[in-house]
Amino acid sequence: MYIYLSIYLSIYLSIYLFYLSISTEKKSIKETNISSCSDNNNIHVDENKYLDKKTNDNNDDDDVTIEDEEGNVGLNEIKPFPRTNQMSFIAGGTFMMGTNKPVFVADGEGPERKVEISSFYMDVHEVSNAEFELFVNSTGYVTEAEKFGNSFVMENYLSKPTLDNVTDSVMAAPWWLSVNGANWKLPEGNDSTIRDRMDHPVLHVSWNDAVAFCKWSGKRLPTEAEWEYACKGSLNQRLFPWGNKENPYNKHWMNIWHGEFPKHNTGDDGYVGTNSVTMFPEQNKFKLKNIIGNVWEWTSDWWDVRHSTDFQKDPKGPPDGSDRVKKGGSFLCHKSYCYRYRCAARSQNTPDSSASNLGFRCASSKPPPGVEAIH
Ligand SMILES: [Ca+2]
Ligand SMILES: [Ca+2]
Repeated sequence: MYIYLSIYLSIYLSIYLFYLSISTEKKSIKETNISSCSDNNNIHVDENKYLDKKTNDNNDDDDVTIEDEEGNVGLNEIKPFPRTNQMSFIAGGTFMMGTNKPVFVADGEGPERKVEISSFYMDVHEVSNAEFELFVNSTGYVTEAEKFGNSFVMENYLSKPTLDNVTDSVMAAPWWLSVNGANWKLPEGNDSTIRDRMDHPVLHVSWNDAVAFCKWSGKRLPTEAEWEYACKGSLNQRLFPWGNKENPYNKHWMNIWHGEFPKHNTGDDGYVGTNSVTMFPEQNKFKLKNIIGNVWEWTSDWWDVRHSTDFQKDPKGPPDGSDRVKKGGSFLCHKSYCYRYRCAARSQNTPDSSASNLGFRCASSKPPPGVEAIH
């Protein structure tokens, strides 16, 4: 009897101590997130357009997951990944990274430096909610925003009840608010959903979350040099993937902010919020979509604003740092405030930061089995 009692007590004590350690860990992470999210150039949300559904019909029927009685997904039940995000073959070459005509000097946009890139593969699209859901359902992965219990959203996209509960904002950009409950499944907080935009880019993913997803899919994040090379295509000293004109042929080629920032978004390009990852034309010869605009994209590099002009092959950025580089601008970028929807532009966040205008796409040195590569 005493033996059973002591076994029971020791098991109970172990569970209690484990719970305490998890709680302590979550608290320290949350504090880090809030204090470190100094980015004042981002964000998001959406007018709930569900477009081009065919690219997301991949996941529901044949992606079986195992759940226990409490609905937790079994970590060992990883199924083959039925991806729809094709990859483009990016033929290697030499290009001029950065620009000698920086718009934001403090961002380290310059100077130009000669860089050689080996051939690699890049996702055609930003990673969508549908794809990220496959990852979560297969692995039980919990994002950092979910652990923190909050993430950053631009105030224009929040409901009044959500706004009334906000207590934290970004000092340098007060329209950026810390929203309790905001995460990739609830992009504008507890009264929002992704169910009507599964083909839109996943939001509120930290750098660490993005790395986990790419690893699971047999890929990796692109380096900043790879990302910029893919963005510039064969064009040097051009602002955008297609050239210098923002709207060639009187056509919109990307989703950015139109109107008066941050007061009024006219949605001239068709979107006030994010768009489907398949919308807008291919932006250059590599057939990439939305590499400029829609959402910012994480790269693997640490952030630094000083660059050597020495020739480099396949640079991987500084050996260490506190922030990671993001590229491409977002649907919240306006020329008057965040003219960073240019290939040479760059910005940064801490690896645990997340926001409603920040996503990613993956790269790989060779495509994983079963992934279709476009040449
Ligand atoms: Ca827009
Ligand atoms: Ca993008």
